[in-house]
Amino acid sequence: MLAIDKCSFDVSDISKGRVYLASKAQAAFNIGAANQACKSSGGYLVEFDDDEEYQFVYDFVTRTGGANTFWTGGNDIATEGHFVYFNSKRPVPTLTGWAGGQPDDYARSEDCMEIRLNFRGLNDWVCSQTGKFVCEVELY
Ligand SMILES: [Ca+2]
Ligand SMILES: [Ca+2]
Repeated sequence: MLAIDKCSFDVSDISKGRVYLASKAQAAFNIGAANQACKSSGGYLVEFDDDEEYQFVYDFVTRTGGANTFWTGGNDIATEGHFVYFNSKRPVPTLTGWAGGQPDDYARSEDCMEIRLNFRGLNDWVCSQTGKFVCEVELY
């Protein structure tokens, strides 16, 4: 495993053999570059396998703060309405964490999945918008 870059990321507690990293800096999101930054610390853009994993990460980024948007690996760039994870290409499972009315593909322009703190849940938003991003690192 590569060493986690603690200058660039806040690090969560361990949950089920994984830690989660939140970028310290806000920047315009580029999903490929963000996934590569996660890989440099031994991980990949976060992929929620179930509601429990989502809730752990939601609580982590709520404590971390410093941004309203925390980008994930979820996106429907390739096929509108079909959300997959960037790194594994696996479909995003049904999650109860989506904010009310989301995903709504507002103005047919929203293809990336964020944790949106002021929505208290998941939202699809324009992929190039500014925020932090979250990585998942499997420790064992
Ligand atoms: Ca969309
Ligand atoms: Ca939306």
